[in-house]
Amino acid sequence: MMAGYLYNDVMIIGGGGHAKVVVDILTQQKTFTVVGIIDKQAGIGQYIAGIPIIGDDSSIEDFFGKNLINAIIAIGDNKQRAYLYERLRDIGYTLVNAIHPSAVVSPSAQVFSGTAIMPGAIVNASSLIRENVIINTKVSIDHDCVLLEHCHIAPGCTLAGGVTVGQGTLLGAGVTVIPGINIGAWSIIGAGSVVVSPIPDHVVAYGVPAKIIRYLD
Ligand code: JB3
Repeated sequence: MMAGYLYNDVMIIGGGGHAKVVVDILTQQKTFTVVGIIDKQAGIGQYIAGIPIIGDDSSIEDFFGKNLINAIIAIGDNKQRAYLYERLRDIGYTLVNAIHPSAVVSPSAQVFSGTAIMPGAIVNASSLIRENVIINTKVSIDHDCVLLEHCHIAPGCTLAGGVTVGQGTLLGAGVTVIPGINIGAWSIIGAGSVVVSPIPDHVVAYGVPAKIIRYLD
């Protein structure tokens, strides 16, 4: 028996509120066994949602060497999640998906690695969900949408058909987007906004209808 971990063991990076939801999902998904959390602040010996803290980021390479090869980044901040995703991918980790059993994901949709889909979410026909995305609680993604890497669709958002959301962009809680709209990369759409026209990269936009409020560097 090779020392170390089993093929379906998984570790979670991040030990906050989002991680608690991801633990819930992975537990109910029954595909993986959550064996530990790697957190920046919490110390070894502490527990989050019943899962032990097994180290901090300095131990990530070691765990891979001990045959713990599956991970998911459970941190809401898109920039931090993107950085950690790329670091673990480069080490050789398999970034797994956490898809709640109550989520409805069309068989013609594609979901790439490291993505979390929360309870009650819907991903409709022919949508493309790239790596390390968060589709949060009760989100509706309709047909032919494209969600690029590291974006976060917060709880209760509704995306009509053919919407594109750029890399690293955050749609705040309850955002609605009408069909065919293109939202750029690394932008922030404020909670409750209604997006009826294209949004460029690197802006903060909000309101009904959503308007660009300021540019991000
Ligand atoms: O809105 C909803 C439904 N969920 C939000 C989620 C998407 O984002 C949630 O309400 C929060 O706004 C946020 O959840 P998150 O990321 O769990 O936030 P917080 O509770 O602040 O926990 C972040 C955790 O990640 C803390 O335990 C940090 O110590 C840890 N962390 C931050 N940076 C890190 C790093 N852990 C590691 N291993 N490495 C890091 O670089």
